[in-house]
Parts: sequence; C-alpha cells; structure tokens
Amino acid sequence: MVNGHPPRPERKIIHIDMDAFYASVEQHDNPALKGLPVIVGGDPSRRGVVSAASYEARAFGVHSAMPSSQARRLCPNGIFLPVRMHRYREVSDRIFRILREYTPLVEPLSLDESFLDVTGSEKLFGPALQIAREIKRRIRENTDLTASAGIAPNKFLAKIASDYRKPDGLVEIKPEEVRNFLRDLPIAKLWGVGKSTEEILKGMGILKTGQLAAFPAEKIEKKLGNFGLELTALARGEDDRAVQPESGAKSISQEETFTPDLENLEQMKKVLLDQAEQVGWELRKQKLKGSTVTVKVRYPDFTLVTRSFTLPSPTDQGIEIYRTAMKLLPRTEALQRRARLLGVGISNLFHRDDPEQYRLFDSGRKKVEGSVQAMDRIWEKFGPEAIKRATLMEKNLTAELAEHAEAGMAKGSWPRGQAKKRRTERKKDFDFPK
Ligand code: TTP
Ligand code: MG
Ligand code: MG
Repeated sequence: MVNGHPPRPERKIIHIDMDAFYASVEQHDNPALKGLPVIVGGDPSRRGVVSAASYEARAFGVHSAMPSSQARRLCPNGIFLPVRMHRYREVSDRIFRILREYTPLVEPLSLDESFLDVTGSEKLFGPALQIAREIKRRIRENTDLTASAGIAPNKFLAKIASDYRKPDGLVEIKPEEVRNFLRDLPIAKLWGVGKSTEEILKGMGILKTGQLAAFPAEKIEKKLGNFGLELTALARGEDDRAVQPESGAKSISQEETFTPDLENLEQMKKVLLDQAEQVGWELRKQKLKGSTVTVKVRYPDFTLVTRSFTLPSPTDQGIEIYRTAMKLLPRTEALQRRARLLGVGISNLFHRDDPEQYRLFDSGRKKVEGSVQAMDRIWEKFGPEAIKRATLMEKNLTAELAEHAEAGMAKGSWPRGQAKKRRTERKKDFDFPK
C-alpha cells in the first residue's frame, strides 16, 4: 500500500482503429480499386480536402486534411472519390456490433475507432491479447477490412500501441514495458501537444517523452501550467481516465474544411444546403428525427463557434435543417471573418416511430414528408447530385418548408449553454490529435 491507498487493479484497455477506413471501404466495394492510390474527400477542383488516403496513395505523400488539389499534384494518377458517409456508417455499425460482444464498455471515438475496457472480460474470453486478435479476425471476416489494435494498461498507451504497427497491427504494451516504450517516443505523440506546445518543450531541450518524464514537474508547470502537469503524467505512462460507453447516436452532423477559406454567402449557402441534405438523408435512413439544429464555423484564426436553435417540433428534412442553418449563420461572424470550416448538425434525436412524438406533426408536414420520400428514392437510384438538383428545383416544397422553418423560429427557443455542451459532445466525435 502506498500512502494508505490500496494498489489499483491493473486494467486491460484495447484501442481499435480501422486502417485507411473510408478508402478501404471504397476498395472493398469496388475490388478493381484494390492496390491503387484511392483518395476519398472533397473535389480537387472545388477547394475540397482529403478525408482518407489508401496506403498506396500515402506512398505519394497524400494524407487526411490535405487540400485535394495538393493531393492531385502529388499523386496525379490518384483515384478521387466523394465521401459516402452513409456507407461508412453501415460498415461502422457492423464493427461496433462485434466489439460490444466482448464488453459493454465500448467508447466510440469516431466511426472507425474505439476504446474497450476488457479487464472484466478476460475470464470469459481469455487474455486481452487474444480478445484483440479475435476481434481483428472477426472484423476481417465480417467486413473484409483490416483493423489495428493496441492493448495497454490505459487509454493513452492503448492508442499509441494501435498506431505503432499500422496497418493490420497488433501491439501489446505490458505494464513492465511502459517505461521502455515511452523513452524514445516523440513528444508530438502526447495527447494535446500541438505545434506551439511542441516548440515550448523543444525550447527546454525536451524532444522525447522519456525526457519529459524525467524533467522536474515544477519547471514544466511554470511554463505550461496544469496542462504541463497532465503531459508529464502521460509521459510517465499515467492515465486514469475510464472508458466511457456511449449508447446510440447523440447527434448527426456534417462538416468540411476549406482551403482557401469560404468568403461569400453564395459559397456558404451551397455548402450548407449540401450538408443539410446529407444530414436529413442520414436521419431518415436511421429513422430518426432531431430538433436542435447547430451550425459550426471555424474562422481563419482557428477559433470555433457554434450556434444552435431548437425547433418547436422535430424534423428529418434536409431543407428545413438548411433553412434553420441559414438563420443561424448571421449569428456567427462567418461573413465578416470568412470560414475555414463550416458544418451543420442536429441533436435531440429520437426514433421516428415513437408515437408520443409523432403526435406533434401536423398534416402539412406529412405532405412535405411524402415529397421527400420520393426524393429519397431518386437519391438511392441516382446519387446525391441528382437529389440536389431536384431539391433546388422543388420551389414549392422549399417555400412550404420555409414557412415551417419561419414558424419554428418564432415559436422555438434558443437553448442556453448549447455551444458549450456541443463542444464537449463533439470531442467524442473527433480523433485525438496524433
Ligand atoms: P483515421 O483513423 O484517422 O484515419 P484512417 O482510418 O483513414 O487511416 P489510419 O487509421 O490507417 O491511419 O480516420 C478515420 C476516418 O475518418 C478516415 O478514413 C476518414 C475520416 N477522416 C476525415 O474525414 N478527416 C480527417 O482529417 C481524418 C484524420 C479522418
Ligand atoms: Mg483509422
Ligand atoms: Mg481513427
């Protein structure tokens, strides 16, 4: 016993992350693309950004978050494909179903990534290493895709371990190996260390986590405050955070980063319409409706704002989400300051078949829903481009829904503290910085 505390039981955490996820799904769905440089993301001629690059494309230096135009210069023979979010979600659902068979303690970080606490599962399924191996095998059998897995006594180390031998990696860091493992790891691999923190630490002569672990904590605290102490703990392999299971989707959203920034209303309208339609499509596919619409803007100086509005009755209609987003946009400074990132999402979700909620819908809305169901069938047949044109031509429908949105604005309420809540919620959607 140290300081009167009983020793903590050793935990077994697995981190699973799919390899080149979106690109691998595309290669799976069209086997002719296997072995080729596949780049999934925004259109190179429309200021798009790369979402995912197959390992073949990475050999040319292409990576996520790079402008697609740059990717095309680096890899002129690359095969550029649009993002098909609904398809990646389908595959992701199948993966998560497998994961939940081994423990209820599954914390999703993004569509392709999660933590599992299997401390209590070892009695049933064998050692954590064996569980991870089996999960990888079953994912491969079930989806024909490869995952990388890391096993460690905490989340931070498990995440580092899964990244260590990508693709198709399987790495365990045992408690007695932690020190050795961290000795030569670059400090940029620590959670939360971005360019500026990296520079500060380098200025102190600290390049590797081993050096940070050995550095007097007070000196780090002087430079970086509490955050410095947290980093020092990580560098020493200490991370007590629990795996936090999450049940069901809390929000559905779309967002995109642009280079150069979006600078005028026309561009922003197009993007928001596109995104709102995708969100609506996703809601209807999952038989969900949502009532709080949120617009998210990142300005060129990287500050992030969100603005939300709660409709009086929930919706799954892209055009209604779009109209609401257009009312929210002027509550940001996107037009004055430009937008590096623009996104729209919906939260407060419930299942469409919930009778309690369905009462809320009036007959006018049902008529509109009929037209949209027809449009969904067009989408299924001809893809999002066709539906976008159809929506833009549907003047009557737009006008009708505009009325609904207008009425919603008048009767709805602005949720307090929404922006703050959203930010914490978003955190779960994002990957940790590498
Ligand atoms: P990642 O797991 O970060 O990357 P990846 O699966 O493509 O490649 P790997 O894990 O083998 O290094 O992200 C998962 C998916 O999330 C990715 O396929 C596409 C999407 N994504 C973006 O849309 N934008 C981004 O900037 C990143 C990093 C990922
Ligand atoms: Mg991945
Ligand atoms: Mg990931």
